Amino acid sequence: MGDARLEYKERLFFHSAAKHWDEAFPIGNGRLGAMIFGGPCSERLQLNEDSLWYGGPRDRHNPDALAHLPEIRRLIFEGKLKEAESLASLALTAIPETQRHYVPLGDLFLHFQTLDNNQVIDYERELDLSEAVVSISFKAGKVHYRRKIFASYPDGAIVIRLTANTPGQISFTARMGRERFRYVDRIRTEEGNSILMSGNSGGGVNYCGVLMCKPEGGQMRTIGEHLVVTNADAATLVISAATDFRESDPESAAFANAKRAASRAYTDLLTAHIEDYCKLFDRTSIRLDAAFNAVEQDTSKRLERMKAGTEDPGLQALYFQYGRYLLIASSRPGSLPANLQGIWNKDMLPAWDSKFTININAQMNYWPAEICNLPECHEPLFELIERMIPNGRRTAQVMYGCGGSSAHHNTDIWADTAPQDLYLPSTYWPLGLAWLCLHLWEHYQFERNEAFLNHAYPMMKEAAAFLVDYMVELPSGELVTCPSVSPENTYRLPNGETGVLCYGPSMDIQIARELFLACLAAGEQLETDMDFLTTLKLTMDKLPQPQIGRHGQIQEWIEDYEEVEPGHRHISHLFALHPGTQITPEKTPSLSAAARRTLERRLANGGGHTGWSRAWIVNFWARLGDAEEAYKNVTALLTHSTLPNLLDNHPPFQIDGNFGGTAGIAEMLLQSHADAIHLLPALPKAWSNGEVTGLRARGAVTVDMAWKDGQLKHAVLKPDYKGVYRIRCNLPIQLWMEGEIYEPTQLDASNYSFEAEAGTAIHVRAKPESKPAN
Ligand code: FUC
Repeated sequence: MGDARLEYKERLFFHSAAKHWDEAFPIGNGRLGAMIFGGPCSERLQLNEDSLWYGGPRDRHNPDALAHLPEIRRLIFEGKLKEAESLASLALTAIPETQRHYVPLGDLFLHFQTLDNNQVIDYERELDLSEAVVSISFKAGKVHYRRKIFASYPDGAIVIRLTANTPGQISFTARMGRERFRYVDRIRTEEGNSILMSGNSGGGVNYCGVLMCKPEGGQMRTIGEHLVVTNADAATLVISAATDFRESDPESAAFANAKRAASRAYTDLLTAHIEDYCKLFDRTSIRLDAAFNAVEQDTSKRLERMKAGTEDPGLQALYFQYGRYLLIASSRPGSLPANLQGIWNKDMLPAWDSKFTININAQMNYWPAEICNLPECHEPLFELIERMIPNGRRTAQVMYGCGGSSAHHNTDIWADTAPQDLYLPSTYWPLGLAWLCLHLWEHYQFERNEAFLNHAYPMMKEAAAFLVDYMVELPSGELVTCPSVSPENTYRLPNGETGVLCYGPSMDIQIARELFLACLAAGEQLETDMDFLTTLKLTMDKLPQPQIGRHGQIQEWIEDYEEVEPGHRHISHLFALHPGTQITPEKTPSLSAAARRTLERRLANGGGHTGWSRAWIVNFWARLGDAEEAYKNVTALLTHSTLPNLLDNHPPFQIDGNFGGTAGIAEMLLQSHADAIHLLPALPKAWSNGEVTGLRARGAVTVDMAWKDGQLKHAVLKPDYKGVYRIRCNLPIQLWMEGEIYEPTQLDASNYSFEAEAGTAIHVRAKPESKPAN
């Protein structure tokens, strides 16, 4: 099959420096991040280190929770919502009520005093996704200046290379600061080539950021807190940082690391970075209709043009790859997971603390990880889950008198599991860990690594064990969570009373069922824990079934309450459609029709107004197989909720929409959640011609596909393991293995099954039309 490698560069591109943060380019190695502004005369790199958070760990559990739990439950069941909510806000709210927040490391400022903005011509600034390198290039007089900046995972550092085509032209001063210069404890220079900026973050971590400079030719000295370089031919600058979240002595760790990196030749640093990055990035490529791909236009102009109604599938393909780029840049083994802003946060008190919101946002960050072939980027989330388990055990016990482990709708660097905020629509929701644990199962399904499952299953089990204990029995015999909320929507009782606290919201039941099914499958695979699995089966039999409400919609709550905000951004009750697997057009057609109705109502009432909400909607339509609706929402994500640097705009910037959007585009091309590998399940007209390589399907299968005029032309499936696979396609197909036609078992009009050896390439082609008889 052809390769979707492109003749043009996949890049973000501007003809001017960033005036605002929203135009700057993000780079990152999972742990260290920078936003690069690219000013020709004064450069700014806004810096982050993923473990630099304000404050330390605490036990915030409200000691009065358990004693008041029965009363809160009674009030909810009696429909006395206001009373229940006021008691819950006293007894369940954590003390203090908020978790910790993520803060910036600071800024690096480079000032090129010999350059004058008025002389700068031919300015170009690009972020090349194929190498994860930012390049800035401009001329001033006869001199052509170039800057290359990247964040290296193997060298644990950010590297800046300054060059000019004429010797002796590199002169600048360098300085570091934090929230300009307010939040710094100590700055000093060292060994004539370095600046060290260090301090303590609110009684939490001790941190240190280091800049080390290696000029070629010219002079270097330190004056005050500045590094001063004059008349150099070129210079390599290295930024390193550490906190005592990981290092006992962050100063010496950051300094030693900067030294190590600076001792290497620049070209070696660059080569190691590109090799490392390409190992991940190059696994997947995409080409969507070529119409505007080759146009060398400012990225923000392309976006503007799309806003004005011009289609640009190439920009959507770029957006897809940008999501993969951002995940590699913000989540690598050893780093913390991507938070609400990935790793790129400029504020000392960021929106929603730039932490991990786990009633949708952190999960959405990881939707592209498996299908887009970046399974190792998923690991930081698993590591956080692992740290949450013991904290969550205490939450389960102290607050609810339950076994197992539980978390609410947020967590932070310390894996805090107690409730967050005193915000009724979201705070009292103990399902966060249960949802997160489904990511462990997802990873296993895509990779089929049994050692991983052995490690993951006990965590999944603890989340499930909490739910078994936490649920209460209704007079009907059904088991439901209580208290809980349907994140983050409000309902109205027939008596007119409105509230959020409830029992058995649909999302909880759907998460519980999905987790129980995952535990059952995992336990059976590992042949373990039969008693517990039996308990799960019995509990699962008592879960309420999804209901269709009076508007033909999936009911959001256990009763068909009126929604106060029918266009609410959360569409929690469609969890079973996506990322869950219980609603599918094939197996549950009437629930699928109700899910469609749910989306239509949400959208008709102004839904999808935040980036992540829009991105989720793309995934929902893709799962319903509605290509045109999915496409409309991909377009809306770009035109309504995307900043000039293509970062997602909640507003403000929040990265989940990027990741959800990338995952949504992937789900339009390939699905594998419903027992078959479904090729091109939601291909819109605008992408009639295209190609994708290296997507992943559950069962550990790599999938390449090319299509033309809206029809699959050729696909190649490569399973990692020997086994029986099912494939689903909307046109008659023929399989080829090792040059021979292979007759699959046709299960029905669109499903086929076949057996394959590990690593064999199975070619799928549209069946040639049978010739008309003479
Ligand atoms: C949830 C959402 C908000 C926002 C916040 C970080 O609470 O309802 O829209 O994304 O998380």
